[in-house]
Amino acid sequence: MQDIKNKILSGKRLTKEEAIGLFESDDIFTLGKLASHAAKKKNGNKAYFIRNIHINPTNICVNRCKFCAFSRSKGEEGAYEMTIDEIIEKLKEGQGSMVNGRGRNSSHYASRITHNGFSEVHIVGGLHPDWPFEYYLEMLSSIKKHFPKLQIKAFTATEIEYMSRISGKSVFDTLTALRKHSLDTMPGGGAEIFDVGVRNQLCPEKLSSEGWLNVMETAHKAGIKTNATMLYGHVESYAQRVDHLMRLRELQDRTGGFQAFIPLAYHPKNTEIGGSYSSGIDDLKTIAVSRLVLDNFAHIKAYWIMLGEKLSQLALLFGADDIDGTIIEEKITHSAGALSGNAMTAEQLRNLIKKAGKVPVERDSFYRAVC
Ligand code: V47
Repeated sequence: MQDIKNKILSGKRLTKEEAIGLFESDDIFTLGKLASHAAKKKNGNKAYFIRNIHINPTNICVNRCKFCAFSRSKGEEGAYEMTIDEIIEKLKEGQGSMVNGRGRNSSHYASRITHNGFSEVHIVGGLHPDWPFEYYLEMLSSIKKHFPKLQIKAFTATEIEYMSRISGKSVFDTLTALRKHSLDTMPGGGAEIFDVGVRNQLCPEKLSSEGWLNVMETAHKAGIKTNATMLYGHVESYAQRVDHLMRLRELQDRTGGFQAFIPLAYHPKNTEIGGSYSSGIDDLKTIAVSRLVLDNFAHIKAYWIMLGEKLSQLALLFGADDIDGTIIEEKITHSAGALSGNAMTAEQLRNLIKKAGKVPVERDSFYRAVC
């Protein structure tokens, strides 16, 4: 630990072996301090949150990843698909309640959210067997037409590659078309774990690791900022987590297009692989090691939906500088047994950050402060 400490304090890069050593160490207080030091160098005492809303247009998916409790096959009980009008209506309900404190037909949201509206909508969903590419383009244009100031963070690399296949366009042309129709940024989902053996065990039908990295590289070349994730706490080893981080660090060295990294804690309920929840210690270690390895990422997000409200607060002392947002309604983690709530108000997020001794900064999709 002393050698690694000296290395980090002198600003040197961690090797794969050193990062595995950090995961294996029981000295989580030293690890936390080092990660906190690295986070302060990047973001001072600031911790970010955002007024956002999640929309999952469909849970119908041609892939059936074994860790996913959200997806359904077409015709299966519980399968759903939203029309564009329904998406707009859902945004209006949420937005109205943010602005007025009482959204139209929305006492449900109004009791929880009061303020000036969302900065961002986060859209991800299943790979629908019948929707044409034009449906996604129309979805984006229609959202922007109704909510010109709303930033759209949409579609994982997996969805983008699927759209490229159904449209017959290259990945670059697919992304360019989406951008023209108002896509602002992309979330980091679908990365799971890059190790081919584990990936084949978890999600054999899914876009390969190389495919995921290629879509992200292409997005960055097309001028689209993205996030990156890692699903951990299922069957993978520490070495496989570190391999995942190293591949992201390598791509970020080349493109600089990633904004935030989000470790996603595996939730086991209603999934094919089952298993158990990650421990709090493992969650904090993963945040801290990510902060230390990904020295070229500006932000590490402790996604409160997956970590829980209190642990995400603690993660701010272990290298995280972002806890995500108001969310409103979360389906993916809640299908798999999330122990957190569904929504938080901006005030709750602000307080959570303040009580960790950090300075809350409300941000937009590009990490610009919202006043
Ligand atoms: O890609 C699916 C994961 C992801 C489970 O970029 C699961 O700002 C845990 O990517 N247990 C979607 N995780 C969510 C995601 C995300 C969330 C918040 C912010 C951002 C961002 C991105 O959820 C999927 C998959 O990796 N997931 N099932 C599960 N049982």
